Amino acid sequence: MTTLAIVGATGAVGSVMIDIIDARETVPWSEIRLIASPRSAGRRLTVRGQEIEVVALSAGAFDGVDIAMFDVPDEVSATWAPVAVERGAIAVDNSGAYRMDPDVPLVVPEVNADAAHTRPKGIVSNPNCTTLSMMAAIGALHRAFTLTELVVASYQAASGAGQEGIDRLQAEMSAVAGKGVGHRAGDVREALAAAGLGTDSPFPAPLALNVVPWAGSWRDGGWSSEELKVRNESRKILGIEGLKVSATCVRVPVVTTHALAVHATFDSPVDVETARQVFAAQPSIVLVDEPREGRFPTPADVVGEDPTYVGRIRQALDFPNTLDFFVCGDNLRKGAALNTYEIAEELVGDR
Ligand code: 11C
Repeated sequence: MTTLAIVGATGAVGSVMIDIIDARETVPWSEIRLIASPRSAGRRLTVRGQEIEVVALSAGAFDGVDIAMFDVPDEVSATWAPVAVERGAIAVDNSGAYRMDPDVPLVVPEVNADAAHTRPKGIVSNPNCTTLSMMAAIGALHRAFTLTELVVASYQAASGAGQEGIDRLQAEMSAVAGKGVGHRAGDVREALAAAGLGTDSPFPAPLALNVVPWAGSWRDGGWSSEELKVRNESRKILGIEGLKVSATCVRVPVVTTHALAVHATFDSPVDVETARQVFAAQPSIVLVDEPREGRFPTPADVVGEDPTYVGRIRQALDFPNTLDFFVCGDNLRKGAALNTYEIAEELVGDR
């Protein structure tokens, strides 16, 4: 008898979480409790064929809950995950509030499932969607060849910035469609302004017909918070304290599915054929790597899928023991809801 709660059940990730619970029959939860802000309380959602009323976030909402998954902003998790733990639940948190806390494991089940079972604060963290989108692939290669250096460039979808990001991208696409813009500096901004789209955007520059080399907030040295998350979280998940990591995070006009160009260096010699075998042996990875036939992973083909897609695998010409490859992962599924739920599945035996 195990009770599961979804905190943030009515949000963008919460909705994907419900789809995932419907599709995966792995755990026969005795009760699924839906928790959200008082504004959403009273709404009725269907999970596994059963209509469930959303209850307001409160301490009492966690009574009897074994595992509580949080898909809410950092400050909400920071306040309420400890309350869930006090009331007897294990909290699985998809915010940034606890990821780098040394007493909170940061878990990707294919890579470090064991870490989920040692949790001094009763909380397990789910990584940032950008880190997660490449971690199944990096983890598999690390086990085979021992990773020493990681250089990545991300191509991040608008939904990483939530529903607000999706809505903004759709509005910008409508504003530029059929206008023939994109030939003169500033004409995209003019088209957005003409359509009444102000600068109050989740993105610091137009995203339609553009790429924007910024995601997250400002950090020392000109780094973005997103770039530092990729560095710090990769080190923690892989358990390599001094791993050399350099990331450049870029937003692209894609609704959902993050992509990353990865340049990974290893302690042992690597070759493309062995890397393919390593990827093929990992059930959560799909290899699509026939570039001459135009077959490689793209966000438009990966959105809505659970696995991490890998392609464009090459042996670096000028760097020893180094592979270059391209990965795509749905940032709302493996990048958020799916990995959180996989952690919850991993924890069932602990109750
Ligand atoms: C983005 N990866 O694409 C971010 C969103 O730390 O959970 C997720 C932020 C986080 O903007």
